[in-house]
Amino acid sequence: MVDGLLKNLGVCATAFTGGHHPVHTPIDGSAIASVTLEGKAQVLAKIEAADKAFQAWRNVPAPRRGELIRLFGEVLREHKAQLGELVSIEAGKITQEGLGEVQEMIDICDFAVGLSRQLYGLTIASERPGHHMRETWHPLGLVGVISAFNFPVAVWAWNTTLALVCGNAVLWKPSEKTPLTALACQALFEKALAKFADAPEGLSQLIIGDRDAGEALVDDPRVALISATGSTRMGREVGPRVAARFGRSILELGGNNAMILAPSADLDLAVRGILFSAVGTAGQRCTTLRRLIVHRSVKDEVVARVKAAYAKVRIGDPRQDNLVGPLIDKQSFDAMQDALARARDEGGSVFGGERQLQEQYPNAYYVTPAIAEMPAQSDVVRHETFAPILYVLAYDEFEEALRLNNEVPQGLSSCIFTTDLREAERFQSAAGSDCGIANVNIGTSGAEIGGAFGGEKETGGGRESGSDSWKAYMRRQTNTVNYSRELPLAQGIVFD
Ligand code: UN1
Repeated sequence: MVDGLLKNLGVCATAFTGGHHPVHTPIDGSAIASVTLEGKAQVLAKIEAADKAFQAWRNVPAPRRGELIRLFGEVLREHKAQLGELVSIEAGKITQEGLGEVQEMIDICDFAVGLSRQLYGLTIASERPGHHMRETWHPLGLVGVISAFNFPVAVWAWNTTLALVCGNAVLWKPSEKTPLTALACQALFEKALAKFADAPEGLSQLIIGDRDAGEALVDDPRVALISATGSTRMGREVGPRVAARFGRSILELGGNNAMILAPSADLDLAVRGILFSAVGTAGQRCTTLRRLIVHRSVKDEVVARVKAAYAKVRIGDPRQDNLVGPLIDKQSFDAMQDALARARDEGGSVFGGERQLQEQYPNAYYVTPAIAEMPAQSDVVRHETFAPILYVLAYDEFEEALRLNNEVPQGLSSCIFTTDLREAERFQSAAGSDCGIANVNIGTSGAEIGGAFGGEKETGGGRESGSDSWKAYMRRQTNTVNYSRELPLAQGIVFD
Protein backbone atom coordinates (compact mmCIF):
# COMPACT_ATOMS: atom_id res chain seq x y z
CA MET A 1 0.00 0.00 0.00
CA VAL A 2 2.83 2.43 0.80
CA ASP A 3 5.97 1.16 -0.90
CA GLY A 4 5.61 3.25 -4.07
CA LEU A 5 4.51 6.29 -2.11
CA LEU A 6 7.46 6.10 0.28
CA LYS A 7 9.87 5.62 -2.62
CA ASN A 8 8.47 8.68 -4.38
CA LEU A 9 8.89 10.66 -1.20
CA GLY A 10 12.54 9.64 -1.15
CA VAL A 11 12.51 7.04 1.65
CA CYS A 12 14.98 4.20 1.22
CA ALA A 13 13.31 0.74 1.27
CA THR A 14 15.60 -0.58 4.00
CA ALA A 15 14.09 1.99 6.38
CA PHE A 16 10.61 0.48 6.19
CA THR A 17 11.13 -3.22 5.47
CA GLY A 18 12.74 -6.03 7.42
CA GLY A 19 12.41 -4.34 10.82
CA HIS A 20 10.95 -5.98 13.92
CA HIS A 21 8.33 -3.31 14.67
CA PRO A 22 5.28 -3.64 12.41
CA VAL A 23 3.45 -0.54 11.23
CA HIS A 24 -0.29 -0.84 10.75
CA THR A 25 -2.73 1.24 8.80
CA PRO A 26 -5.91 2.01 10.72
CA ILE A 27 -7.80 1.83 7.39
CA ASP A 28 -7.99 -1.97 7.48
CA GLY A 29 -5.64 -2.85 10.33
CA SER A 30 -3.12 -4.58 8.06
CA ALA A 31 0.65 -4.38 8.52
CA ILE A 32 2.02 -2.15 5.74
CA ALA A 33 5.67 -1.86 6.72
CA SER A 34 8.12 -2.62 9.48
CA VAL A 35 10.75 -0.46 11.06
CA THR A 36 13.67 -0.99 13.39
CA LEU A 37 13.43 0.63 16.79
CA GLU A 38 16.51 2.46 17.97
CA GLY A 39 17.81 2.08 21.51
CA LYS A 40 19.55 4.30 24.01
CA ALA A 41 23.03 3.93 22.47
CA GLN A 42 21.79 5.16 19.10
CA VAL A 43 19.98 8.06 20.70
CA LEU A 44 23.13 9.12 22.53
CA ALA A 45 25.12 8.96 19.29
CA LYS A 46 22.53 11.14 17.58
CA ILE A 47 22.59 13.64 20.44
CA GLU A 48 26.35 13.87 20.06
CA ALA A 49 26.06 14.50 16.32
CA ALA A 50 23.33 17.09 16.93
CA ASP A 51 25.55 18.86 19.43
CA LYS A 52 28.30 19.19 16.82
CA ALA A 53 25.79 20.43 14.26
CA PHE A 54 24.52 23.02 16.72
CA GLN A 55 28.03 24.41 17.35
CA ALA A 56 28.27 25.25 13.65
CA TRP A 57 24.64 26.16 12.89
CA ARG A 58 24.40 28.79 15.64
CA ASN A 59 26.99 30.87 13.79
CA VAL A 60 25.12 30.83 10.49
CA PRO A 61 23.24 34.15 10.07
CA ALA A 62 19.55 33.70 10.84
CA PRO A 63 18.30 34.84 7.39
CA ARG A 64 20.58 32.24 5.82
CA ARG A 65 19.07 29.64 8.18
CA GLY A 66 15.71 30.83 6.92
CA GLU A 67 16.79 29.97 3.38
CA LEU A 68 16.94 26.29 4.37
CA ILE A 69 13.35 26.48 5.56
CA ARG A 70 12.30 28.31 2.40
CA LEU A 71 13.73 25.42 0.39
CA PHE A 72 11.97 22.94 2.66
CA GLY A 73 8.67 24.74 2.05
CA GLU A 74 9.23 24.34 -1.70
CA VAL A 75 9.90 20.63 -1.34
CA LEU A 76 6.74 20.27 0.72
CA ARG A 77 4.69 22.09 -1.93
CA GLU A 78 5.99 19.66 -4.56
CA HIS A 79 5.10 16.63 -2.44
CA LYS A 80 1.95 17.86 -0.74
CA ALA A 81 -0.38 15.31 -2.32
CA GLN A 82 1.90 12.36 -1.64
CA LEU A 83 2.66 13.26 1.95
CA GLY A 84 -1.02 14.01 2.56
CA GLU A 85 -1.92 10.56 1.24
CA LEU A 86 0.64 8.94 3.51
CA VAL A 87 -0.86 10.81 6.49
CA SER A 88 -4.25 9.37 5.50
CA ILE A 89 -2.87 5.86 5.31
CA GLU A 90 -0.88 5.96 8.51
CA ALA A 91 -3.09 8.12 10.77
CA GLY A 92 -6.46 7.45 9.10
CA LYS A 93 -7.30 11.10 8.33
CA ILE A 94 -9.57 11.88 5.41
CA THR A 95 -7.83 13.25 2.32
CA GLN A 96 -8.89 16.85 2.99
CA GLU A 97 -7.44 16.73 6.48
CA GLY A 98 -4.28 14.94 5.37
CA LEU A 99 -3.71 17.71 2.82
CA GLY A 100 -4.63 20.32 5.41
CA GLU A 101 -2.00 18.99 7.73
CA VAL A 102 0.70 19.29 5.06
CA GLN A 103 -0.55 22.80 4.27
CA GLU A 104 -0.05 23.61 7.94
CA MET A 105 3.61 22.57 7.49
CA ILE A 106 3.95 24.82 4.44
CA ASP A 107 2.36 27.71 6.33
CA ILE A 108 4.75 27.40 9.25
CA CYS A 109 7.68 27.27 6.80
CA ASP A 110 6.56 30.62 5.37
CA PHE A 111 6.16 32.01 8.87
CA ALA A 112 9.61 30.77 9.91
CA VAL A 113 11.28 32.25 6.82
CA GLY A 114 9.88 35.69 7.70
CA LEU A 115 10.80 35.17 11.31
CA SER A 116 14.40 34.48 10.35
CA ARG A 117 14.70 38.23 9.67
CA GLN A 118 12.72 39.26 12.74
CA LEU A 119 14.38 37.70 15.79
CA TYR A 120 14.10 41.10 17.41
CA GLY A 121 15.34 42.05 20.84
CA LEU A 122 14.58 45.22 22.82
CA THR A 123 16.72 48.20 23.58
CA ILE A 124 16.15 49.34 27.14
CA ALA A 125 16.78 52.74 28.72
CA SER A 126 19.56 52.47 31.27
CA GLU A 127 19.32 54.32 34.61
CA ARG A 128 23.06 55.05 34.42
CA PRO A 129 24.66 57.85 32.38
CA GLY A 130 26.79 56.71 29.44
CA HIS A 131 25.22 53.25 29.41
CA HIS A 132 22.90 51.37 27.15
CA MET A 133 21.01 48.10 27.59
CA ARG A 134 19.67 45.64 25.11
CA GLU A 135 18.30 42.15 24.89
CA THR A 136 19.84 39.66 22.51
CA TRP A 137 18.24 36.38 21.47
CA HIS A 138 20.73 33.56 20.97
CA PRO A 139 20.23 29.99 19.77
CA LEU A 140 19.32 27.70 22.67
CA GLY A 141 20.90 24.35 21.80
CA LEU A 142 19.37 20.95 21.04
CA VAL A 143 15.62 20.70 20.77
CA GLY A 144 13.94 17.32 21.32
CA VAL A 145 10.53 16.97 19.68
CA ILE A 146 8.16 14.24 20.84
CA SER A 147 5.03 14.09 18.71
CA ALA A 148 1.74 12.19 18.73
CA PHE A 149 0.04 10.01 16.10
CA ASN A 150 -2.84 12.39 15.40
CA PHE A 151 -0.81 15.21 13.87
CA PRO A 152 2.13 13.12 12.75
CA VAL A 153 3.78 15.76 10.55
CA ALA A 154 2.50 19.29 11.31
CA VAL A 155 3.48 19.40 14.98
CA TRP A 156 7.03 18.35 14.10
CA ALA A 157 7.11 21.11 11.49
CA TRP A 158 5.85 23.75 13.94
CA ASN A 159 8.75 22.94 16.23
CA THR A 160 11.48 22.16 13.76
CA THR A 161 11.09 25.12 11.41
CA LEU A 162 11.16 27.57 14.32
CA ALA A 163 13.94 25.73 16.13
CA LEU A 164 16.12 25.75 13.01
CA VAL A 165 15.71 29.41 12.10
CA CYS A 166 16.45 30.15 15.76
CA GLY A 167 19.81 28.39 15.27
CA ASN A 168 19.19 25.08 17.04
CA ALA A 169 19.60 21.41 16.10
CA VAL A 170 16.60 19.09 16.33
CA LEU A 171 16.02 15.47 17.39
CA TRP A 172 12.56 14.10 16.66
CA LYS A 173 10.91 11.10 18.25
CA PRO A 174 7.55 10.55 16.55
CA SER A 175 4.81 8.28 17.85
CA GLU A 176 5.53 4.57 17.39
CA LYS A 177 2.21 4.45 15.55
CA THR A 178 3.36 6.81 12.80
CA PRO A 179 7.01 6.20 11.88
CA LEU A 180 6.40 6.20 8.11
CA THR A 181 5.24 9.79 7.84
CA ALA A 182 8.26 10.70 9.98
CA LEU A 183 10.62 8.87 7.61
CA ALA A 184 8.98 10.73 4.73
CA CYS A 185 9.42 14.11 6.44
CA GLN A 186 13.05 13.35 7.10
CA ALA A 187 13.58 12.35 3.46
CA LEU A 188 11.90 15.56 2.26
CA PHE A 189 13.97 17.62 4.67
CA GLU A 190 17.08 15.96 3.25
CA LYS A 191 16.04 17.07 -0.24
CA ALA A 192 15.99 20.65 1.06
CA LEU A 193 19.38 20.11 2.72
CA ALA A 194 20.84 18.90 -0.58
CA LYS A 195 19.70 22.11 -2.29
CA PHE A 196 21.01 24.23 0.58
CA ALA A 197 24.38 22.49 0.24
CA ASP A 198 26.30 23.54 3.35
CA ALA A 199 24.26 22.69 6.44
CA PRO A 200 26.14 20.76 9.13
CA GLU A 201 25.66 17.00 9.31
CA GLY A 202 23.07 15.88 11.88
CA LEU A 203 21.20 19.19 12.03
CA SER A 204 17.76 17.58 12.20
CA GLN A 205 17.59 13.89 13.01
CA LEU A 206 14.88 11.32 13.42
CA ILE A 207 14.73 8.77 16.22
CA ILE A 208 12.44 5.82 15.56
CA GLY A 209 12.12 4.27 18.97
CA ASP A 210 9.92 3.39 21.91
CA ARG A 211 9.86 4.48 25.49
CA ASP A 212 13.57 3.81 26.09
CA ALA A 213 14.53 6.10 23.25
CA GLY A 214 12.15 8.78 24.51
CA GLU A 215 13.60 8.55 28.01
CA ALA A 216 17.16 8.85 26.72
CA LEU A 217 16.17 12.06 24.94
CA VAL A 218 14.20 13.47 27.88
CA ASP A 219 16.93 12.80 30.44
CA ASP A 220 19.95 14.06 28.52
CA PRO A 221 21.20 17.41 29.84
CA ARG A 222 22.51 18.30 26.38
CA VAL A 223 18.91 18.57 25.15
CA ALA A 224 18.03 22.10 26.19
CA LEU A 225 14.34 21.96 25.29
CA ILE A 226 11.86 19.13 25.07
CA SER A 227 8.71 19.96 23.15
CA ALA A 228 6.26 17.14 23.82
CA THR A 229 2.76 16.63 22.46
CA GLY A 230 0.54 13.86 23.79
CA SER A 231 -1.58 12.83 26.73
CA THR A 232 -1.56 14.44 30.15
CA ARG A 233 -0.29 11.10 31.48
CA MET A 234 2.77 11.37 29.23
CA GLY A 235 3.28 15.01 30.25
CA ARG A 236 3.22 14.08 33.93
CA GLU A 237 6.24 11.87 33.28
CA VAL A 238 8.13 14.07 30.86
CA GLY A 239 7.61 17.47 32.56
CA PRO A 240 9.11 16.63 35.97
CA ARG A 241 12.02 14.69 34.44
CA VAL A 242 13.04 17.62 32.27
CA ALA A 243 12.51 20.04 35.16
CA ALA A 244 14.64 17.87 37.47
CA ARG A 245 17.65 18.58 35.26
CA PHE A 246 16.57 22.23 34.81
CA GLY A 247 15.80 21.68 31.15
CA ARG A 248 13.09 23.62 29.40
CA SER A 249 9.90 22.10 28.14
CA ILE A 250 6.95 22.98 25.96
CA LEU A 251 4.06 20.69 26.89
CA GLU A 252 1.02 20.37 24.67
CA LEU A 253 -1.17 17.83 26.43
CA GLY A 254 -4.82 16.89 26.77
CA GLY A 255 -7.74 19.08 25.86
CA ASN A 256 -11.37 18.95 26.92
CA ASN A 257 -12.70 21.68 24.75
CA ALA A 258 -16.15 23.22 25.11
CA MET A 259 -18.53 25.32 23.08
CA ILE A 260 -21.00 27.61 24.79
CA LEU A 261 -24.03 27.91 22.55
CA ALA A 262 -26.07 30.95 23.52
CA PRO A 263 -29.74 31.51 22.64
CA SER A 264 -28.84 34.39 20.29
CA ALA A 265 -26.44 32.25 18.21
CA ASP A 266 -26.74 31.70 14.49
CA LEU A 267 -27.74 28.04 14.78
CA ASP A 268 -26.86 27.11 11.18
CA LEU A 269 -23.32 28.30 11.77
CA ALA A 270 -23.16 26.64 15.18
CA VAL A 271 -24.28 23.23 13.88
CA ARG A 272 -21.64 23.36 11.15
CA GLY A 273 -19.05 24.42 13.72
CA ILE A 274 -20.04 21.53 15.98
CA LEU A 275 -19.85 19.02 13.16
CA PHE A 276 -16.33 19.94 12.07
CA SER A 277 -14.93 20.29 15.58
CA ALA A 278 -16.59 17.24 17.16
CA VAL A 279 -16.40 14.78 14.28
CA GLY A 280 -13.36 15.94 12.26
CA THR A 281 -10.33 13.65 12.48
CA ALA A 282 -12.74 11.14 14.08
CA GLY A 283 -12.56 13.12 17.32
CA GLN A 284 -8.81 12.62 17.56
CA ARG A 285 -7.57 16.21 17.66
CA CYS A 286 -6.33 17.71 20.89
CA THR A 287 -8.66 20.58 19.94
CA THR A 288 -11.68 18.34 19.27
CA LEU A 289 -14.97 19.68 20.62
CA ARG A 290 -15.86 17.38 23.53
CA ARG A 291 -18.44 19.40 25.47
CA LEU A 292 -21.42 21.35 24.19
CA ILE A 293 -22.80 23.72 26.83
CA VAL A 294 -26.07 24.82 25.30
CA HIS A 295 -28.78 27.17 26.56
CA ARG A 296 -31.79 25.19 27.72
CA SER A 297 -34.16 27.17 25.46
CA VAL A 298 -32.43 25.92 22.27
CA LYS A 299 -31.06 22.61 23.52
CA ASP A 300 -33.67 20.28 22.03
CA GLU A 301 -33.55 21.96 18.66
CA VAL A 302 -29.74 21.97 18.56
CA VAL A 303 -29.44 18.34 19.65
CA ALA A 304 -32.00 17.29 17.03
CA ARG A 305 -30.12 19.18 14.32
CA VAL A 306 -26.75 17.79 15.38
CA LYS A 307 -28.17 14.26 15.41
CA ALA A 308 -29.57 14.80 11.91
CA ALA A 309 -26.17 16.05 10.74
CA TYR A 310 -24.44 13.06 12.38
CA ALA A 311 -26.82 10.65 10.64
CA LYS A 312 -25.62 11.97 7.27
CA VAL A 313 -21.92 11.66 8.02
CA ARG A 314 -20.22 9.23 5.64
CA ILE A 315 -17.91 6.87 7.50
CA GLY A 316 -15.28 4.75 5.79
CA ASP A 317 -11.97 4.64 3.94
CA PRO A 318 -10.45 8.09 4.53
CA ARG A 319 -9.07 8.19 0.98
CA GLN A 320 -12.54 7.99 -0.49
CA ASP A 321 -15.32 10.53 -0.27
CA ASN A 322 -15.98 10.15 3.46
CA LEU A 323 -16.04 12.57 6.37
CA VAL A 324 -15.00 10.21 9.13
CA GLY A 325 -12.17 7.71 8.92
CA PRO A 326 -11.16 5.04 11.43
CA LEU A 327 -9.98 5.35 15.00
CA ILE A 328 -6.27 4.74 15.29
CA ASP A 329 -6.55 1.27 16.89
CA LYS A 330 -8.50 -1.14 19.08
CA GLN A 331 -7.26 0.43 22.29
CA SER A 332 -8.82 3.67 21.20
CA PHE A 333 -12.10 1.94 20.31
CA ASP A 334 -12.16 0.20 23.72
CA ALA A 335 -11.52 3.49 25.52
CA MET A 336 -14.44 5.03 23.65
CA GLN A 337 -16.78 2.17 24.56
CA ASP A 338 -15.68 2.37 28.22
CA ALA A 339 -16.38 6.09 28.26
CA LEU A 340 -19.84 5.60 26.77
CA ALA A 341 -20.64 2.91 29.36
CA ARG A 342 -19.51 5.29 32.10
CA ALA A 343 -21.61 8.08 30.60
CA ARG A 344 -24.68 5.82 30.84
CA ASP A 345 -23.77 4.92 34.45
CA GLU A 346 -23.49 8.61 35.26
CA GLY A 347 -27.04 9.19 34.03
CA GLY A 348 -26.34 10.12 30.42
CA SER A 349 -28.41 9.25 27.40
CA VAL A 350 -26.18 8.12 24.53
CA PHE A 351 -26.81 8.39 20.81
CA GLY A 352 -24.42 6.71 18.31
CA GLY A 353 -20.98 5.38 19.12
CA GLU A 354 -21.48 1.97 17.52
CA ARG A 355 -18.82 0.15 15.59
CA GLN A 356 -19.24 0.30 11.80
CA LEU A 357 -18.00 -1.69 8.80
CA GLN A 358 -16.88 -4.52 11.05
CA GLU A 359 -17.50 -7.20 8.42
CA GLN A 360 -15.54 -5.40 5.77
CA TYR A 361 -12.74 -4.43 8.17
CA PRO A 362 -12.58 -6.92 11.07
CA ASN A 363 -9.24 -5.44 12.18
CA ALA A 364 -10.09 -1.76 11.82
CA TYR A 365 -12.23 0.40 14.09
CA TYR A 366 -14.77 2.67 12.48
CA VAL A 367 -17.46 4.21 14.69
CA THR A 368 -20.42 6.50 14.39
CA PRO A 369 -19.73 9.68 16.33
CA ALA A 370 -21.52 9.71 19.67
CA ILE A 371 -23.60 12.31 21.49
CA ALA A 372 -24.13 11.89 25.23
CA GLU A 373 -26.69 14.17 26.90
CA MET A 374 -25.54 14.44 30.49
CA PRO A 375 -27.40 15.57 33.63
CA ALA A 376 -24.23 17.17 35.01
CA GLN A 377 -20.53 17.64 34.34
CA SER A 378 -19.72 14.28 35.94
CA ASP A 379 -16.39 12.41 36.04
CA VAL A 380 -16.49 11.01 32.53
CA VAL A 381 -17.17 14.46 31.08
CA ARG A 382 -14.18 15.91 32.90
CA HIS A 383 -11.91 13.26 31.41
CA GLU A 384 -10.44 13.42 27.88
CA THR A 385 -11.33 10.35 25.81
CA PHE A 386 -9.58 10.56 22.45
CA ALA A 387 -12.59 9.59 20.33
CA PRO A 388 -15.67 11.27 18.83
CA ILE A 389 -17.87 11.69 21.90
CA LEU A 390 -19.72 14.96 22.36
CA TYR A 391 -21.15 15.50 25.85
CA VAL A 392 -24.11 17.86 25.97
CA LEU A 393 -24.92 19.96 29.05
CA ALA A 394 -27.78 22.45 29.41
CA TYR A 395 -27.39 25.86 31.07
CA ASP A 396 -29.77 28.61 32.16
CA GLU A 397 -27.53 31.54 33.13
CA PHE A 398 -24.49 32.70 31.17
CA GLU A 399 -22.28 32.68 34.29
CA GLU A 400 -23.16 29.03 34.82
CA ALA A 401 -22.06 28.23 31.25
CA LEU A 402 -18.77 30.00 31.85
CA ARG A 403 -18.26 28.08 35.09
CA LEU A 404 -18.91 24.76 33.32
CA ASN A 405 -16.48 25.74 30.55
CA ASN A 406 -13.72 26.25 33.12
CA GLU A 407 -14.54 23.48 35.57
CA VAL A 408 -12.41 20.76 33.97
CA PRO A 409 -8.75 19.98 34.58
CA GLN A 410 -7.71 20.78 30.99
CA GLY A 411 -7.43 24.22 29.38
CA LEU A 412 -6.65 24.04 25.68
CA SER A 413 -9.44 25.37 23.48
CA SER A 414 -12.91 26.85 23.92
CA CYS A 415 -15.46 28.79 21.94
CA ILE A 416 -18.74 30.61 22.16
CA PHE A 417 -21.45 30.96 19.54
CA THR A 418 -23.39 34.13 20.27
CA THR A 419 -24.43 37.36 18.60
CA ASP A 420 -24.48 39.14 21.95
CA LEU A 421 -21.39 41.34 22.08
CA ARG A 422 -21.38 41.42 25.87
CA GLU A 423 -21.27 37.64 26.11
CA ALA A 424 -18.56 37.37 23.47
CA GLU A 425 -16.35 39.92 25.21
CA ARG A 426 -17.01 38.51 28.67
CA PHE A 427 -16.03 35.06 27.37
CA GLN A 428 -12.66 36.42 26.20
CA SER A 429 -12.05 38.63 29.23
CA ALA A 430 -9.75 38.02 32.20
CA ALA A 431 -12.65 36.43 34.08
CA GLY A 432 -13.86 34.49 31.02
CA SER A 433 -12.60 31.27 29.47
CA ASP A 434 -9.44 30.01 31.17
CA CYS A 435 -8.17 28.28 28.01
CA GLY A 436 -5.22 29.05 25.74
CA ILE A 437 -7.65 29.43 22.84
CA ALA A 438 -11.02 31.21 23.13
CA ASN A 439 -12.91 31.67 19.85
CA VAL A 440 -16.11 33.47 18.93
CA ASN A 441 -18.42 31.96 16.31
CA ILE A 442 -15.73 29.47 15.31
CA GLY A 443 -15.34 25.91 16.59
CA THR A 444 -12.60 24.78 18.99
CA SER A 445 -10.42 23.06 16.39
CA GLY A 446 -8.68 24.07 13.19
CA ALA A 447 -6.44 26.88 14.45
CA GLU A 448 -4.23 28.80 12.02
CA ILE A 449 -0.46 28.70 12.52
CA GLY A 450 -0.19 32.48 13.03
CA GLY A 451 -1.36 32.41 16.64
CA ALA A 452 0.41 30.83 19.60
CA PHE A 453 -1.00 27.34 20.09
CA GLY A 454 -1.34 25.64 23.48
CA GLY A 455 -3.25 25.75 26.71
CA GLU A 456 -3.34 26.03 30.46
CA LYS A 457 -3.77 23.71 33.47
CA GLU A 458 -3.33 20.03 32.57
CA THR A 459 -2.79 21.01 28.94
CA GLY A 460 0.69 21.89 30.14
CA GLY A 461 1.11 25.63 29.54
CA GLY A 462 3.30 25.39 26.42
CA ARG A 463 2.91 27.54 23.34
CA GLU A 464 4.02 26.53 19.86
CA SER A 465 3.65 27.79 16.31
CA GLY A 466 2.94 31.50 15.70
CA SER A 467 3.04 34.82 17.57
CA ASP A 468 6.19 34.99 19.75
CA SER A 469 6.35 31.25 20.48
CA TRP A 470 9.82 31.34 18.90
CA LYS A 471 11.20 32.84 22.10
CA ALA A 472 10.97 29.42 23.80
CA TYR A 473 13.54 28.15 21.29
CA MET A 474 16.08 30.84 22.15
CA ARG A 475 18.17 31.99 25.06
CA ARG A 476 17.63 35.59 26.12
CA GLN A 477 20.67 37.61 27.05
CA THR A 478 20.61 41.00 28.73
CA ASN A 479 23.53 43.21 27.71
CA THR A 480 24.56 46.39 29.54
CA VAL A 481 27.30 48.43 27.90
CA ASN A 482 29.19 51.29 29.56
CA TYR A 483 30.57 53.77 27.02
CA SER A 484 31.46 56.43 29.62
CA ARG A 485 34.70 57.06 31.53
CA GLU A 486 33.01 56.49 34.91
CA LEU A 487 31.73 53.37 36.65
CA PRO A 488 28.39 54.43 38.18
CA LEU A 489 26.61 51.64 40.04
CA ALA A 490 22.96 50.79 39.62
CA GLN A 491 20.51 51.66 42.41
CA GLY A 492 22.81 54.62 43.22
CA ILE A 493 25.13 52.50 45.34
CA VAL A 494 28.34 54.17 46.43
CA PHE A 495 31.11 51.64 46.92
CA ASP A 496 34.35 53.40 47.88
C1 UN1 B 1 -3.26 18.61 17.76
O1 UN1 B 1 -4.32 17.99 17.71
O2 UN1 B 1 -2.28 18.19 18.45
O3 UN1 B 1 -6.08 23.53 15.74
C2 UN1 B 1 -2.97 19.84 16.96
C3 UN1 B 1 -6.07 22.40 15.22
C4 UN1 B 1 -4.85 22.02 14.43
C5 UN1 B 1 -3.77 21.49 15.28
C6 UN1 B 1 -4.16 20.40 16.23
N1 UN1 B 1 -4.38 23.19 13.72
O4 UN1 B 1 -7.00 21.63 15.32
